[in-house]
Amino acid sequence: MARRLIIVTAVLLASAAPGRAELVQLKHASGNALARRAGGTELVPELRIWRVDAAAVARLRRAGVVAVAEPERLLPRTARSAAATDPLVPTEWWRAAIGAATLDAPGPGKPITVVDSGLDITHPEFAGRPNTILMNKQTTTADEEDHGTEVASVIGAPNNGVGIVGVYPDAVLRAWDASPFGILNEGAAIQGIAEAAREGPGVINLSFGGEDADPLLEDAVMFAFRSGSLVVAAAGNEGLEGSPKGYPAAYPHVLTVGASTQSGRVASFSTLAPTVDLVAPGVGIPVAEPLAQEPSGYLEVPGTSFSSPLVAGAAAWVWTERPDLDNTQLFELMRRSAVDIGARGFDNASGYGILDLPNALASRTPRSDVQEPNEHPAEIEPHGLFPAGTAPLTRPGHLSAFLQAHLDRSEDPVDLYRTWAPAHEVLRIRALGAVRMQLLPRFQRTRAPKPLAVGKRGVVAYRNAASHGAYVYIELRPANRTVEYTLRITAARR
Ligand SMILES: [Ca+2]
Ligand SMILES: [Ca+2]
Ligand SMILES: [Ca+2]
Repeated sequence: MARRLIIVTAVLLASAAPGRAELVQLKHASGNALARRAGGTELVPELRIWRVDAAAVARLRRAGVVAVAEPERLLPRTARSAAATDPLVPTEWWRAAIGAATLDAPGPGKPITVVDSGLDITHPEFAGRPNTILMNKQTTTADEEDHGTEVASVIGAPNNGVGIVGVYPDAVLRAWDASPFGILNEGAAIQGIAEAAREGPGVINLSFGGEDADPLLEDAVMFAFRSGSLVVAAAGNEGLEGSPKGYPAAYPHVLTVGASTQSGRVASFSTLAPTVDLVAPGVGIPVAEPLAQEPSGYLEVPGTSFSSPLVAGAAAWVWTERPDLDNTQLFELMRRSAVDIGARGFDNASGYGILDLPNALASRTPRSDVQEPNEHPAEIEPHGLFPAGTAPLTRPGHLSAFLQAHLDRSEDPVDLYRTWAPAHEVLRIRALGAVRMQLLPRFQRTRAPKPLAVGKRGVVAYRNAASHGAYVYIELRPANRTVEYTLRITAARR
């Protein structure tokens, strides 16, 4: 534990440490030229505030242009959580299992939206909790409506002297009640996912699922991903019933979470699937319970429903500490920083392993992926699923391009790009990486259109013999479980 703490502390300090700089306010804008010559950076032109290397400040003072100069300080972060001390914390075994026990969670940051059955805001954990945003009317009276309060408490129960403490106690917590009639309702869930996405990048927790695929639910999830949010979902609890495919967990670009036990194994009920990305504690999890259902206000519960919010809360914590990550990077980071268990490397039970917060806070920033989601024409064409579609890689007048991206058999199975094939020229695309590549016509009348050209040894070449240039699709699929690749596109007379 001590070692982990040191690693994380080092990262936080490194990211926050400025050079030895002073903040300087000039008397008049006429001093700007001097400040610039001194290597200064203009911060607020209206107020004539500059950042200047401390060694250069004396020179400015001698020139008589300095009104105020002060060493630049690190501002203390506000609302840092103290160590979790609420009475039920000793029962929260997951705290040590994910490395959270010895860390201080940040103050409010990236929001987490819980799309679930509603939040009991009269509960002692939530009554008066700051940064708790009710996105619609919350009802928690029906039998099935305890779930939303349970899930939300795993994320954000505050360190307030009662009950439990969530993984990110000061989180900005948004609650969307998707059970207007007492039971989780698909239309309401879709609406909640879209509402959350519209608010801007954040984490969205979906601790629900069903065996029937729903293209509209999939569209809502893709809308959220394109909007920059991270969607986290419970893998399902059907591991002992043959692990039928469950949605939204099985959709690409969804961070899917299975359940682990106190002994560091995958829980027997946790659904097995190639789309499982990681596991987190999901047995004997203390949660807040609506008072109407449980007078004590607390229960211990099992299920991937509670593993998912641990990951969602941890992801929002990491994102708050590392705000430069985009959602594709956060996605990779959360699963690749997990601690491997079971079969070596990725497996269908645990994905990449058990959630590990210190690792996620400290590990190397993964390369960003581009233009996701881009599995289907509707996701990349303007006026398809998204008004702007995705930008073509090449276009008339800009006939060459270079791109780095990745593919993943479960989470990112196809990359589809538009590119311009000029008339009477040869479009040549070279891919480096274990990918299968083909060129497809843009307008596809069948589900399996005849390719214009198929990649051989990493190269596709296609001569557009028509009298007009046209957009065509480059389609890439991974030849291995997960692939990094580069594309180089050129067009020439021959
Ligand atoms: Ca509490
Ligand atoms: Ca990709
Ligand atoms: Ca893709």
